[in-house]
Amino acid sequence: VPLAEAVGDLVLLDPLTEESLLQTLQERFRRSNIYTYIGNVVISVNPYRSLPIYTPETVQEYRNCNFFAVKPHIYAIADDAYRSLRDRDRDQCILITGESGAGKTEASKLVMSYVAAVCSKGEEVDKVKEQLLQSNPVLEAFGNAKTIRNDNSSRFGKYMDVEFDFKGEPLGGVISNYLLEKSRIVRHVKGERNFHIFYQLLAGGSAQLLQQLKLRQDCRHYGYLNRESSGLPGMDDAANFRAMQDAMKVIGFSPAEVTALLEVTAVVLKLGNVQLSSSYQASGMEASSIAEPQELQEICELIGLDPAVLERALCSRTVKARNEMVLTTLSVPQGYYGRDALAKNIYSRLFDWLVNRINTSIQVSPGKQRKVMGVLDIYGFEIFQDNGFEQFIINYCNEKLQQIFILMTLKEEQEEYVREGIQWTPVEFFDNSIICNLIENCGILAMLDEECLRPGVVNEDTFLTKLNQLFATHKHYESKETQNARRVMDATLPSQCFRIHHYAGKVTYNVTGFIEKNNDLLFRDLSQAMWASRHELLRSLFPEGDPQKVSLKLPPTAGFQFKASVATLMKNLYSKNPNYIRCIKPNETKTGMLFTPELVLAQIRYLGLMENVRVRRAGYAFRQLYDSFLQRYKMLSPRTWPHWTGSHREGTKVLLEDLAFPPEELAFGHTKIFIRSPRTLFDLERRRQERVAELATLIQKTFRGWR
Ligand code: AOV
Ligand code: MG
Repeated sequence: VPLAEAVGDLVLLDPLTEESLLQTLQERFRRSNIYTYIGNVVISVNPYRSLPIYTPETVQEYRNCNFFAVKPHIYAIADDAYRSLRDRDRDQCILITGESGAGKTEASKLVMSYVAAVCSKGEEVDKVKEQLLQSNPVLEAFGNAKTIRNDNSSRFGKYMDVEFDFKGEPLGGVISNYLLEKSRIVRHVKGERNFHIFYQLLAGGSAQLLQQLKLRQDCRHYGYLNRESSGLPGMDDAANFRAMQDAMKVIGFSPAEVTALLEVTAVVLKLGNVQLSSSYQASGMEASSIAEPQELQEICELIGLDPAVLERALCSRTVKARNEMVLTTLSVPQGYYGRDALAKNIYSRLFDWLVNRINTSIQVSPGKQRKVMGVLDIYGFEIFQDNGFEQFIINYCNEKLQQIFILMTLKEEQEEYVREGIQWTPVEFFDNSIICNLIENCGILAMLDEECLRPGVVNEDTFLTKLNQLFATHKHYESKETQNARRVMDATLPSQCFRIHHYAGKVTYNVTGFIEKNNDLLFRDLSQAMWASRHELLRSLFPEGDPQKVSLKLPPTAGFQFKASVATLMKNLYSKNPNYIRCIKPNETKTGMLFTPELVLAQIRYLGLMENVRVRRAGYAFRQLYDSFLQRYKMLSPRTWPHWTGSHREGTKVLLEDLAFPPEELAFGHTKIFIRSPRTLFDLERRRQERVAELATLIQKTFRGWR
């Protein structure tokens, strides 16, 4: 088969090499075929341009389609998943992976909108569908931001279970969110932005709304927005704000809830403008005080709090000394630290509240029988110039997803052979559990927790030293110290960093900030101040601020919580039938239809696409249910054409007998026919095409005869 034909299923690639795989993707991409299969896995190459392939007509085309008879499309996999959920009663999950900017979030929305389009209609059902779909603009406004890699980068992980009744009608859903990158609130690098909502609010809020929230329209006024003007080409913040407000209405937010939400958002933004100045006390101790009371005053008006209370909480701290509570002053840097911690905490708790609030609207009453389709869209693998705790967490999550991909592809393959009663031969592949273990089981996260819980002064140096001792000989761990021990000269690895060889590449993490971010502590004075406010919503975000409920237990660390929620997620995914969408980013510049081969090749390697193809063909490259197979090829034998009255399995047997393929090429499973090599399938296809042409001529002649 000439490569120019650019097969739609890489399993059929012949010969199978990295080059042929790359060329096929490139050739298909050039023709705007951005989707390609490996068996039932979809590869999607981001076109960075809107393609006319998501129209209602396309939806109709894929509805109840035969997976192999139509062009590869994300709709085909969505259709397949939905039908096996509805008709075969198997819970499904859609796992979308790929690096930052590869198209995961867009893919998840395409899947959701496809499913919404094909399941039945009706007033009640339509309302549910709308609510599910409209959760996107709301969560994206608060949880996405422009990064260097992606103008609309998800800064949180999202898993959504969509629940259906026995007829396949949607009942509702549940959204789980994973660790929002809250450090972005107070700091982001040049060229990036804070979360979209701030720009949306300032650009799209009416004069009256902004006045009510005590905000100025100009982004440059706000310290947390880097004081840059911040419009983004191709992104209409004002329009998105209106869309977000409409979406909240659809979901069922009351006007009062929306106002409260925006008030708290405004408070976060304004906190960044609260300035501190230093003064010296009579004792000679440095102390901080509020430099300019206006902003603080306004914040307190918004949240119904005595400014003196907030000022005290920002500039001083109660500590326990010999069973006595003593008020100590904070230095200016300490004061700013507390202020920023407060802003980050308010925002991330607000985000959790938002997810919960959406869930309240879309949740299904308990007790109902339901089938579930889970859609996972997380932040993609990231390598920046500087990588910190956030990148570490994000990449760990991707590592786990890669692991589940490996396990499930193999598991599923194996199970299918067993189910169908066919001999199975395992395949060699790279197992990344060694990297997962480096991070989780008694690994880096555990060491970090240990450091965080150690009494006394903790710092990142001792943390790094411990890692160096523990992983001195680990194949996937590196630092200046281990390099020195191995006599490696490497100027690219600074001393306060460690490097992990992830499945997707080497990433150098700077340990600075790891302890603080993992601890994620908020001075109790600040949470008590928030709890003291008369703002219902804000107050509810700080239950630990209730002086009656002071607990001495330290809250779990960020890393610990994340690890636990990832483990729950993995268990959940593992119990479902997986469907994969693997996204590829074709260039570094977000340019339409540009394909950079080296970049794609790197992703082909780390996504393990070659192994994926090999596993898929280890036994049999191609398999299909007997009825679809017979339907497609029955014209090739006079015994099955035009009608076959026996079983589909028998019909397939008869048909293939007549075609005289070597018996080792075929295996007859319980429900499916398995074909060993791509050539046999191509041969079949070629014969079919010839036969179709023949039949067409025949029909023409007949018609002519009639005339
Ligand atoms: P991501 O979710 O994988 O990154 P997105 O789904 O946000 O990436 O895609 C990035 C951008 O690529 C989008 O904003 C679109 O402009 C474009 N794009 C993606 N898919 C398509 C498509 N099918 N058709 C047209 N344009 C597309 V991150 O969230 O950063 O990991 O954390
Ligand atoms: Mg995304």
